[in-house]
Amino acid sequence: MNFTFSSEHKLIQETAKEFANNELLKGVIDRDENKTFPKDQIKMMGEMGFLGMMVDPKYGGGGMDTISYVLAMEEISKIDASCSVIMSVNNSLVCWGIEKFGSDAQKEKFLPKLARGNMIGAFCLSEPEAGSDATSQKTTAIDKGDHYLINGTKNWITNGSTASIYLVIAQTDVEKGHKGINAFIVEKDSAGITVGPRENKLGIRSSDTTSIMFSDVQVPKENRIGEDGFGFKFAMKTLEGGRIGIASQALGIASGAYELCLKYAQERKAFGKEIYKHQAISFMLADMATEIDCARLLCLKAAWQKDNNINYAEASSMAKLYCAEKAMKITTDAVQIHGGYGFVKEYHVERLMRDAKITQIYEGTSEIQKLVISRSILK
Ligand code: COS
Repeated sequence: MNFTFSSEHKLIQETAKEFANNELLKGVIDRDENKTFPKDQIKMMGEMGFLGMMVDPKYGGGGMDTISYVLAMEEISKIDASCSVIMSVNNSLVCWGIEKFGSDAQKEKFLPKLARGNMIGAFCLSEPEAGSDATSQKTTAIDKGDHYLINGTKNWITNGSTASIYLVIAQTDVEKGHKGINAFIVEKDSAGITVGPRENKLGIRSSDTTSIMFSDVQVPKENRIGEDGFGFKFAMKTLEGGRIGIASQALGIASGAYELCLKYAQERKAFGKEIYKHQAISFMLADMATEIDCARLLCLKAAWQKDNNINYAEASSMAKLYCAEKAMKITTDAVQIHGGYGFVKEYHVERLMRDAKITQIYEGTSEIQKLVISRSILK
């Protein structure tokens, strides 16, 4: 058992921390308030290699391990969780999904651009009536010989209007149920795609979330990922890794709020002393520190299992569940520690609290994680 990071891991952590503090912190409150997509920041993240961290260098990626990805995600999420969700979707759903299961031609065509942020991708599984119940796909992809014809609506799509490609999950053969589902790479400029208006959200407000309508969209056969009927397994396998990304996002939101509390508690005075000298505050900080350590260890364990080819479905769900629940609790306590100052935007913790909420919902709600974990431990 070795709990130390390599010098490469420390360097990645330090680089991400510096980048987040130097480039993401400024303007983060305005971007949140005005729902401004972080275009320049994402461009910089692409140039620095944060958007394709684990992609093989032969496709222009960083060739890094999942531990490095977790460390970078935590640092970026401490400052701007809107940027980190864009990073998470591009890395662990889109790039990883294509690299792991795509054809050589698909990898050569899309990965170099995705890995450098010259294009970003989106993952389209959820529908108006298929969120947690992901096998109930209503979007259809009918086999027309040399192409598929896609019709349907996808909901809550991160990077909906900014992505250049969509990974779309759709039903080809209804009779076969989930075994009749396929996954496709759909280019945004294909005829028949309509992007809905950007959602006006509680949190991660500057990330771009939309619905997407597909009306008789022709997708060439070579854009199907994997064998016919592989689409649902593709979605599940890809989400296993995605959940490590969102777990580390939740971890970063929590540890960002905690660091702000540590600073504030040593500056703010009440009843004649700094507030950390009151046990009500110091015990809250002790709980936060303990829970953040647990959360980080769960993320790193899931990442380590992934890097060592050990089944990580249960570990990633545990990490996602725990980190999301603790992010919500810790950020709520962070607002409490800041008192009235915590309730206004300038002190950042109210934004972190709003951002934390989505981590209990997307890429599988906390309840879905409990379903996955309970099925795994009881099988
Ligand atoms: N890896 C590989 N295959 C998996 C899998 C995984 N992690 N999880 C499920 N499957 C397979 C099952 O083995 C089954 O295939 P077989 O019949 O060939 O064995 C198939 O997928 C259907 O699984 P299951 O019978 O468990 O389906 P359920 O509808 O009962 O449950 C859950 C599936 C709930 C786990 C799934 O729908 C899910 O994860 N929902 C949440 C989706 C989500 O995260 N949405 C967020 C969208 S992205 S923001």
